Amino acid sequence: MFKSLNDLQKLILQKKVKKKLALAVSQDGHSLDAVHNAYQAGIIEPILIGSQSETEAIIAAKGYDFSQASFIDESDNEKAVEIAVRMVHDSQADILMKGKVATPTLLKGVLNKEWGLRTGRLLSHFALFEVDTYHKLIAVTDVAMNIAPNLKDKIDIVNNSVGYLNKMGIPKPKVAVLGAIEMVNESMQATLDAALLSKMNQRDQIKNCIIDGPLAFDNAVSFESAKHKGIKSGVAGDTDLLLMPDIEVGNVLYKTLVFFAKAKVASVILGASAPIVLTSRSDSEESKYNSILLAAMA
Ligand code: COD
Repeated sequence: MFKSLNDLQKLILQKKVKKKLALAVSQDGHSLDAVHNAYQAGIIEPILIGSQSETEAIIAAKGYDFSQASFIDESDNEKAVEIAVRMVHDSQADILMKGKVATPTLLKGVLNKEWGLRTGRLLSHFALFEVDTYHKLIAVTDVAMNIAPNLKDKIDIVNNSVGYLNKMGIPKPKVAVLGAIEMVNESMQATLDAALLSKMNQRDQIKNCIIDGPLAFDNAVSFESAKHKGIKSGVAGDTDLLLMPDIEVGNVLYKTLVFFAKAKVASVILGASAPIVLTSRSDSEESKYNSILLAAMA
């Protein structure tokens, strides 16, 4: 199991992973920083799809060398997304990455019925955090794709993330289903869903993980808090994956960890026919680079 996001890089370099990455709407300095780093490290072959003149101007201003990269000139954002998604759909690229385009525009392309990256499974966002105040990496889902998941969606979201954590070498990740409180309250849907997910896990309807919930954030990540409240749980205080009740809670937690706790993060969309790097404008270059690594590993 990885102790830090640096371990991810070591593994990728060791395995000599090389993937073709299609950057949709490539005229984006922050994305180009991360893509350039991964390109120079030999991890990706970039295909830069967007306004070629703007992309080249950014590359020149930064003094980057993209001499072996491919460029596709398309200044309409929706068309650039379509070209990038189609390339992945047609196996001409292995990873899709969001550049200077709104998240819903990219995701609508990904979900296109004819040329998108659907698999019949639910797509969901998976973020992996390195926080100084926690004893291991901690994953958080879903903070960016599914707006208000119902119970069925939450099962799929857990399965997507658990599958990835299993691949990362955690055979039975500990999943905390978050609520505002650790008791079931019939007026709080998140606590009802959490209790059902826990029971489904006990009955082996959701496999390869240990689920407990509802747990409030403090007892999910702190043994002390859980002990103080008398919670007996195989997950509390040692969580590998936090399942969010909805996108608002998830997104606020994500940004709080990044801005207040100075956490490092890598994130990827899972469940599509190829991994998708969907970082937010507020992510650092390092986070974007880490996300490319996470996608390359997927
Ligand atoms: N996985 C698989 N299929 C999906 C998913 C999913 N997660 N979401 C929708 N679909 C399918 C539906 O089954 C349907 O066939 C089609 O896509 C359209 O469904 P709608 O009408 O519910 O979805 P859209 O197209 O209106 O919106 C889908 C988005 C992913 C764009 C929407 O959910 C969204 O805007 N999510 C939040 C994105 C965002 O703003 N994130 C910002 C955080 S940084």
